[in-house]
Amino acid sequence: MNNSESHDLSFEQEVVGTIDHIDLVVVKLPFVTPFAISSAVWTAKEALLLRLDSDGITAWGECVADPDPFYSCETITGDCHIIKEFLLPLVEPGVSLGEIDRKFRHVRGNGMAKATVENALLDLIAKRKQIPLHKLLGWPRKKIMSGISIGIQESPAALLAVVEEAVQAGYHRVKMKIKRGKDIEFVQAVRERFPDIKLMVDANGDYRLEDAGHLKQLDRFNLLMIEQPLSYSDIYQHSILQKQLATALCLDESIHDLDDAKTAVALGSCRIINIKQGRVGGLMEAIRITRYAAANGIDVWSGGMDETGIGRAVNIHLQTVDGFTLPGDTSETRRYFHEDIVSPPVVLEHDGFIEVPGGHGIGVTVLPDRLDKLTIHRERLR
Ligand code: OSB
Ligand code: MG
Repeated sequence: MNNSESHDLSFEQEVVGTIDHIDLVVVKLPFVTPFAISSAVWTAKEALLLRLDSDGITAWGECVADPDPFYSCETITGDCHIIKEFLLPLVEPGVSLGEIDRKFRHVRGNGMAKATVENALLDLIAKRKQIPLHKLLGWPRKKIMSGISIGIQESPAALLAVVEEAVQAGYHRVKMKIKRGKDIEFVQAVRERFPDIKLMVDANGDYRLEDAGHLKQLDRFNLLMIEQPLSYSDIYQHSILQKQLATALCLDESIHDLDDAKTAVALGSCRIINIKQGRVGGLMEAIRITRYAAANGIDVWSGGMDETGIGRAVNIHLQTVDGFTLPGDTSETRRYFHEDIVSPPVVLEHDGFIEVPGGHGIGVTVLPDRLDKLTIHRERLR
């Protein structure tokens, strides 16, 4: 095993103390505008939150699962069950994060549920040590790049208006969602109007290998990448498609852990990986994949799941890690919600960069009134 593939992350040694209270909270935040991808349309962000209270410290973890199985097979209800019945019982006082990570492997899949617990524990440990999360992970504070993910629009004209706004705001990269019937013409319109912006598309698995000839038309638009063109569960067919296209492919849905990343790299299925810490089971696995990718010439970036300010902050801290070579799907809070549950909101600086929170733990504060107002379910476990 070469050094870059080394599995020892210094924060694995950190030990979890006694937890006084554990709560599961489900919030529902209406979106400013509905978000459409090839496989779903969402009008609100529903998120499961895990709250840990220990010695006067409150820590949070956000689950990136949706209420529906339209992006991932994990759902909020399913992950509640996995967290309560299978993951939390493994979190005993005195156990280290590394041990928890190894114990969690006994539970198959369910990366989003695992990430929720790991995120909350990391927030708790960092807050106890009175350091920001990125420092616990071992990386210095810095500004991170911004990017925007624009949902499928009615018409090319409607899309142009949204892209125009994003370019004005200063985003470093624009991603547009595509699906069969809403692709070439839409990309062409954006490219003609904005010849120089960093542009990419995300199909969320809408195409089949037989569509290779059709997708080849995208090669003329100088796209940064095409994200998950084929099935949400496929790695092999992407390797065949990648050989037929000049444009880099990026995998999102079909990468659940380091092993999947190794398979994709070995097969040549993609040149870029979208790392969502929630999808891959948390920050530890996200960092392992990032290291492996860097050692193998694969670019990575941080995706997003339209998170509330809790999960968004975690994604921002993650991007301090070396290897995040491309702008991610990290956008300003006001693009998603009129009201978020945390303060301060994410904003773009004049140069389009985003500042990493400098406070303890995730570095954002949950607002009790907002949380109460937006809570649709609450359950005390301990
Ligand atoms: O495919 O990356 C995706 C949102 C929900 C589900 C899947 C995806 C997305 C996004 C939005 O693209 C990313 C964000 O703005 O947080
Ligand atoms: Mg995607």
